[in-house]
Amino acid sequence: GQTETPFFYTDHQVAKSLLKDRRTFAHKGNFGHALLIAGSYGKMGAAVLASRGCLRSGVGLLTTHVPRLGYNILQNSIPEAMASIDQSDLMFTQNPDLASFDAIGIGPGLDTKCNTGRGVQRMLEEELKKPMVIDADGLNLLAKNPEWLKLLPPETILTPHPGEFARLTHPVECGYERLQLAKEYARDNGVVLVLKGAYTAIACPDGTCWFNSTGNPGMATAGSGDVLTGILLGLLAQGYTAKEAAILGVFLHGLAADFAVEEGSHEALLAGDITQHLGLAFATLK
Ligand code: NPW
Ligand code: AMP
Ligand code: MG
Repeated sequence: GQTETPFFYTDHQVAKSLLKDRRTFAHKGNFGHALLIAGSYGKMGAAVLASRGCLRSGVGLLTTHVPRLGYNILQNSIPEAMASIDQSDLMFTQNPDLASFDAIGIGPGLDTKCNTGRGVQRMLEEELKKPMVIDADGLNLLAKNPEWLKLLPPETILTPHPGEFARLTHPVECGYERLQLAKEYARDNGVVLVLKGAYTAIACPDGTCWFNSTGNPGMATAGSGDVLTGILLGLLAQGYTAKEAAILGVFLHGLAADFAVEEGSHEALLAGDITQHLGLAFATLK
């Protein structure tokens, strides 16, 4: 028979209980080294936005892996990030040595060219078992290569919007059906599935499902999902579990956008405004 899904609502109290303290004598080595693999010709903005989201989430160090054409863009836009440079001018083809990283984020602005797909497959076959967040073109490549599902590390977060989720699964009639499918997908594949949109639903492998309480329609703008990927990567690198990172990160991302809108309007919200207001969002959880 069908079992009841435990549904939860992420409010302020829940988010507060998840946030870890930063000790007085902490140093950057305590907060993880994240690797972000993002950006391609014409979509370097996604790599920059995700890098900003990551560095504003408390991570100790971030290395962003970009194609050659992205080197100056990245270094000029966000000097706090270190750069790892692909051998290709235009796209991702080969990951750096993964040994020193605590978590990996892949997908924003990556493109889905064959060489990139081969590069992602080689990386997954390394059996790295590092916590991972996969978004955007990383998801589109996964949709084309479903056999990769069994290569994913145990602590994996997938962050599809409904269009990407339809590619991973199949188109659905309504939101209820999509939610049922998300729950099955998370359980069957052992991943934390962040189904993005108003009241983002987070379906976990343990069968629980968490609805987010923050965010607004201003977030329906270019790059806001890329910022979320960076936030989740930053939290994973700090040692939050995939489930904790997803619940807390989605909450903070929406709350930061809510603060940004207080100073402006839904229409004028830029994805970069979300990163600008992440500090205020964290502050409400202290
Ligand atoms: P429609 O329009 O409703 O019929 P795509 P993307 C469908 C990078 N970016 N929300 C929708 O169907 C990303 O990181 C780079 C959204 C449409 O067919 C990716 O790598 C930026 N879509 C890449 O671009 C800034 C929904 O899905 C399709 C939906 C492509 O990402 C922008 C759109 O999705 C961007 O972030 C929903 N609720 N429901 C940069 N500055 O560098 C259905 N859809 O084709 O995956 O395109 O999300 O823009
Ligand atoms: P992406 O489509 O990948 O750029 O992701 C969009 C981000 O904005 C996700 O985090 C969504 O949850 C959020 N978002 C988009 N539209 C809305 C909305 N109407 N209300 C709240 N959040 C939204
Ligand atoms: Mg996106």
